[in-house]
Amino acid sequence: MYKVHYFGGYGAAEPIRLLLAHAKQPFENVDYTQESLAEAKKGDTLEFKQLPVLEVEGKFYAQSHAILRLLGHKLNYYPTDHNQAFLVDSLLDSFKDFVAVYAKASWAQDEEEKKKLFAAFFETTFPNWCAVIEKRLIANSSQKYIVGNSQTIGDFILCTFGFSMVFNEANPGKAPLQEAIAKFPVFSAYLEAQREENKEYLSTRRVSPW
Ligand SMILES: N[C@@H](CCC(=O)N[C@@H](CS)C(=O)NCC(=O)O)C(=O)O
Repeated sequence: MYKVHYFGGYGAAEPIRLLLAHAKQPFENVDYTQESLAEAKKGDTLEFKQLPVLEVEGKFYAQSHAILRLLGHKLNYYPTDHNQAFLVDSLLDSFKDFVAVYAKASWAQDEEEKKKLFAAFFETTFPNWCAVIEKRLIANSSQKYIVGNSQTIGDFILCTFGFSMVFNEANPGKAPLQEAIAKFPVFSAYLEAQREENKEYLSTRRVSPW
């Protein structure tokens, strides 16, 4: 039994949950609040004092992308071909950069600064990143998957972006993201195909705005 330690929302734990659900591996969520996280930081289970952490048979694994790779190797969602593995890895790295820009804008306290950061995100960061994904999908042998002809951890990352941020009814910031992604037809169709691929989990998971 896997245990996913995280807050009550989707966030950085969601690609891990999507993967486990897709692989039909039962898992349990161990939810934290800021208070219980502060308490947990005093112990040894959170190696970097951060979440998410995956617990497997009493062992605790930290760092979300390393956890995805671990599960990817174990459950066949990480390509054995080096070039395909590179494409997956560079996608994961780019996702971190992209989310950091969005998070910086979301958390900005000063309203003017927030406006400026979001404007830059929607004018540059977002279309540039989507254009890369669009191009990669067109170049791939299948437009249903981001790399190769089967589900990889790259798809779970893109699904998290698609279904936690863009097409999440509970996300108050979804409208400009939806408007911007509509300009990328192959990426949009890919997300529809992925909705089908992950429909069981997506229809039963809890509702969260993030
Ligand atoms: N590189 C880490 C980053 C983890 C991270 O930033 N976790 C945040 C939540 S998404 C956290 O634990 N924040 C609470 C804290 O640092 O006190 C990963 O990908 O797992």
